Amino acid sequence: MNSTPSFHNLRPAVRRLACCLLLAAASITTASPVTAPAPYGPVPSARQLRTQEMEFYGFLHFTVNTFTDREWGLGGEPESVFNPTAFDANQIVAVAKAAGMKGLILTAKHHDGFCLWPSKHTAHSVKNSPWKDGKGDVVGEISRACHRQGLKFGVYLSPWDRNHKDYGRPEYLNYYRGQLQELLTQYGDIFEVWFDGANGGSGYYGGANEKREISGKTYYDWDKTHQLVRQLQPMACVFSDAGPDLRWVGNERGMAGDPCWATLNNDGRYAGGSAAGLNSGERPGTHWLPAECDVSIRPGWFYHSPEDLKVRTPAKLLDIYYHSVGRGATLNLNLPPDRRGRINEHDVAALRVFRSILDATFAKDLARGAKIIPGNTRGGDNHFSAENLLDHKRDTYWTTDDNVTTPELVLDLGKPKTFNVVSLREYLPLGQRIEAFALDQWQNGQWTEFAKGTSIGNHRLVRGDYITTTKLRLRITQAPVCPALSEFGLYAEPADFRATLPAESKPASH
Ligand code: FUL
Ligand code: CA
Repeated sequence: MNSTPSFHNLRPAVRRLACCLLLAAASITTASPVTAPAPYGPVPSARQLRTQEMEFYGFLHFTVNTFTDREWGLGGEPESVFNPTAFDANQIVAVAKAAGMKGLILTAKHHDGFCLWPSKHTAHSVKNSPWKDGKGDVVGEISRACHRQGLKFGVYLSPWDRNHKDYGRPEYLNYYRGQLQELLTQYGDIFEVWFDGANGGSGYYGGANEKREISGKTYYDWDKTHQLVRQLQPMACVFSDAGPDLRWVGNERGMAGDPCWATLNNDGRYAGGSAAGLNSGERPGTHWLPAECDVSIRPGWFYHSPEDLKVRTPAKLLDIYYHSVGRGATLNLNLPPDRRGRINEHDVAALRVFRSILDATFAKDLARGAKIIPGNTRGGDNHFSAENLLDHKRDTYWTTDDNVTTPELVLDLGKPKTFNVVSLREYLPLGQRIEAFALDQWQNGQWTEFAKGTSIGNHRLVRGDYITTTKLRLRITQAPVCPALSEFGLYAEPADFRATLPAESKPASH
């Protein structure tokens, strides 16, 4: 008989000890023996990462202005003005979803002060409009349609209120925060709260009809309002000129800077303050504060029928996409509902073509299956292997030894492939590490540079002329620490579409 004691014959205490040892051994073999690089500079919070990863979402500008043909309402509009004839939240959200948007931010209240939800703090809202006999709630319908169709929902609540009698006085801040409280507690998960920098001036102000100036720096006591957002919706990003979670990009054309760093020196900035540095960000920066590009699909933010023929073309929308998402910012594209309360056919048509070209472009990653040869891999460890660049997962990345800050990497495609878009992503939890890079193609037996760039961050899309090559080389040319890159892809825009582009939309070189 075998006298070796089996596991089950051991005394319980010894058995527990054996279990612990076995578990410890198992975790040692699965975890990497090589440690990850230390983060560099400011890093994103969970809420910032969630919104940055969405990349593309939309704005809905809708209020009395839609019916009075103004961009800034005066504040004294009667509630009866707001009366959409065929409001359809499902159509609005379905159009946004089909365009590829991952969320929608609604102007719950614009500068004119009219509320798209039946706020208990004012009579100036949908509850006194003929629409749905005063029983309607645009915020409720859009938020529910978003959640039903899998989009996130956010709110815009204008700090400047040309209707309210107390605007400019301390009492108004209680009113403003009371409204915010309603919006952040009655409509489910909120991904972003949008604070506008346009402030003060003439207005109706409860019938006073006068000019009220405020100090954008001190009047709103933003810290207190931000605390309310944190308390009620901890995962919501706060947008303003100065963040604290997302910064304005400094223009309303959808154009991020080049570079566009995700970091900024944020001390002393405030909503409505200086726009210096917002377009390109600042490096190394005191805060992680990525840019959001807000831009309208039309010349105005609100719907005006004469602008039906001025809807941005699919080519222009793509140009905006590559200059915003493709430079590491998020894109917040405004779609103004028309007087029916639907996204107009002209906008729908432009979005459809825009989306079909993006889908055709990104349907096939030409780098898939390529052989990848890195100049260095951190500790020679598989966990940090360059293969991680090709797996379409943001949370796996290639990194190098600490002292290798400007590595190279070759992508051997096996046979000639034709592409005109190169996609790169950094692994953001370790901060923005790369300051400059270059791309070479293998041509006539030697490397020839075809593109170079600066910031990568969440996403860098290098778009240019078609290139046909069997091999590609990525060189990190400047970085204060070892890089951490999570994705590298190659794509081709449909040739028939590119052939239709006017010369200025086709950059001659990257
Ligand atoms: C600006 C506002 O004044 C515009 O009307 C619009 O809402 C835009 C998004 O922000 O500051
Ligand atoms: Ca990856």
